[in-house]
Amino acid sequence: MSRIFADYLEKARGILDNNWTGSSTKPAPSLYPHQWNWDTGFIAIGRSHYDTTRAIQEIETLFEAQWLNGMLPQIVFNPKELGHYFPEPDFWQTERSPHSPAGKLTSGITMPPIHAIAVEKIYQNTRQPRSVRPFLERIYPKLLELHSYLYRERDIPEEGLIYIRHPWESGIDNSPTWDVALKRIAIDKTSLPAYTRKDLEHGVDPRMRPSDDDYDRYVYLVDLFRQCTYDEFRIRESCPFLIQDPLFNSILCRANESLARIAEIIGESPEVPHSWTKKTAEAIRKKLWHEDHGMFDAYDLVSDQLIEVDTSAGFMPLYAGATTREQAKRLYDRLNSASFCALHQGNCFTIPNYDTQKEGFDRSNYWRGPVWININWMLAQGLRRYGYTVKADSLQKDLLQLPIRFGFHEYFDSFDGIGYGSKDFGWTAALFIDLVNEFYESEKSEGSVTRKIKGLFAGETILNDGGEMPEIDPDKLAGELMHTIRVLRDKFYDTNRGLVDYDRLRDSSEFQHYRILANGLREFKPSCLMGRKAKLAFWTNLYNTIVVDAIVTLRVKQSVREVPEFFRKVKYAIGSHLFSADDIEHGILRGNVRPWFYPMRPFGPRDQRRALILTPVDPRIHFALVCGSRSCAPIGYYDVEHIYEQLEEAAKSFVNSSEVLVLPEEGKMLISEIFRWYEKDFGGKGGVIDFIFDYLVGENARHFIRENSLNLPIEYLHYDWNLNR
Ligand code: 2M8
Repeated sequence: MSRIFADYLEKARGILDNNWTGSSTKPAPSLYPHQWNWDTGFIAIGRSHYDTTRAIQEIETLFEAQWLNGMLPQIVFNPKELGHYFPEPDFWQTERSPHSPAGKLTSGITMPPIHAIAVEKIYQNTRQPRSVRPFLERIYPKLLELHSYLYRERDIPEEGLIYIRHPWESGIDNSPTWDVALKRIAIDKTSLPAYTRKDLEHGVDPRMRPSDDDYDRYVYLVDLFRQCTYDEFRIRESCPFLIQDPLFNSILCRANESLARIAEIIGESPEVPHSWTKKTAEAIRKKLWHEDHGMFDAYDLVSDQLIEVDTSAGFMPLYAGATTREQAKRLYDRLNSASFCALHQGNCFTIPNYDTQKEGFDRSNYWRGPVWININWMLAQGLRRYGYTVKADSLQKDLLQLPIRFGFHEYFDSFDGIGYGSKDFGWTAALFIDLVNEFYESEKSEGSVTRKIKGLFAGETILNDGGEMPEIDPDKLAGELMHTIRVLRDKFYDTNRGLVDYDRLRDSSEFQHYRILANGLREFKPSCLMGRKAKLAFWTNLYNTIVVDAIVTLRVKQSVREVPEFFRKVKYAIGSHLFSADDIEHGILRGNVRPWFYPMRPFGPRDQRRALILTPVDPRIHFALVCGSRSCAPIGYYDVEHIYEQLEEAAKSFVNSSEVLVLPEEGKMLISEIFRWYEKDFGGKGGVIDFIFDYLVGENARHFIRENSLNLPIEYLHYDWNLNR
């Protein structure tokens, strides 16, 4: 792992430790001195990577305050910390409800139910699953009660959608989505209970917090709830704020999936959570989708209509896997636009909480524009679920770089990234820990697989040795082969997302045809390729396809590293010679240079393949050659006519992905190991810096490189060898 990640992991853990109260972690040192509902879920996810005991304790402490009707309160108050937050127990007066738990001080509302997801993560991340099982057995009935409460009390027409009745229940307090419903509440100052805001006493700029008008309405609703003695029936009858929110319902839907898996682990029936998942997903898809708007909207049960507002909550059904393919595509187009900071836009961070093009967008005001780490974390997973990995990666990139560059803040300016709200914020630290562990320590799981297969495969494999030969004129073979590679690209590669559908490809007639043509390579003379462009395109496409062919033929499951020396031992017979992927890459396309991991050049002094060496080396090929792994460039097809433009595009995409992180505040740059392995091809370290500078978008980052080009500290990012499946 890069040193900088190791340093920041330590800082993140330090933040969680400082916010630890003895039985749970508060969201932030002073602004939020109690235990919060969904913060606990995110924080437990972070802790699950290194401290199972505390992760479990977080969750159990929260559930100790679960209401008797199953509701899990938004806040569990710490009796030792009273006096610094508003509203506290004296204002909530939850003792008016027969359901509030004895001996616990809580608020009287709930929050998005992320907890089953956190519990599943704790189980997945522990090194001793057996010792975590008793926890699963203890917590499962409580999770079930929580979800049952939501479906029983908050889904009266039983349509699968839960309503929230206070903006605080959404977790996105002053989101513009609530404006219209809140404005409906006419405030009469004479009857509104007196109160004093405490949130502005912690040095936070009031312009970055909800307004006083908002607070009046928050208070009005709490007052209404206590007057109704927290009786859901009475509240429902009189509450002017009843909204089915896509964020809340998507988290619930996704949590049902975890709940079903937990049930299976402990030998319970997953049927109920399964049926909830199905029902809620369907209801989200049907009722919350706004066809003209092209997004999911919240549904206002009081005015009986969708609330057409463009916030990040509208994308959240991706996280639940609740959308159709078409809906996902439309969401993706919206998400990847200037409204929410498009790929390579360069002057913004992904994903602002509210459409940047709308009036009322405010880059620094709380849930009205800034970037929030928990939203990025969920949406990145949602995008991955639908295969939008490049965009997911850009969300992750910002999730990583914002805390490193600007501190572990509560939220971040959507344009210049400055951190706002509380410092040392719990879920920012916790989800950073999760991401770094999931993506940058992935090497740890590969070792065992590699060891298992090692030994089974020691010799070389010639993929086109034997089998049916094509009935085709040898002069036409290269053209037909390239055409077929293109067909494979169109049908089985997703160039936008950088993925290959290996399973479908394996059984397809197109791939069988390709294999027959590949057999024909045995009688092919590469010297017949004319012109630099034709050679570049042929060898680049062939490299990419030999890798795909080998992954399919050798049934690689998780990583090409399962096959020792994959790139050296898997070969095609072409004419009278054998060519491995390494021969094509280091021998032909890189001008026969010694790769960094091997003592010799691919082609020795008398090797006839030297005649095929292509010079000068074009370093952009490193962003076109696809090694079947997540960290390499997205797979594409390169055609003779447009290959230079395509290489240009490939380089630009790579330099602006999470494989290049420019961190001016840290005085350094983190870049893919590709730049270290092939430094020579770029003309040394200076050449690498110039290359990055040329392709990078974003003035701030370019300025930093320009100013420091002579002495720029560089660290290299871990290379993710997991399959680009
Ligand atoms: C914020 O909400 C609380 C009320 O719940 C507040 O403003 O006082 C929100 O960002 C919410 O999502 C978060 O859980 C809470 C604590 O971090 O702070």
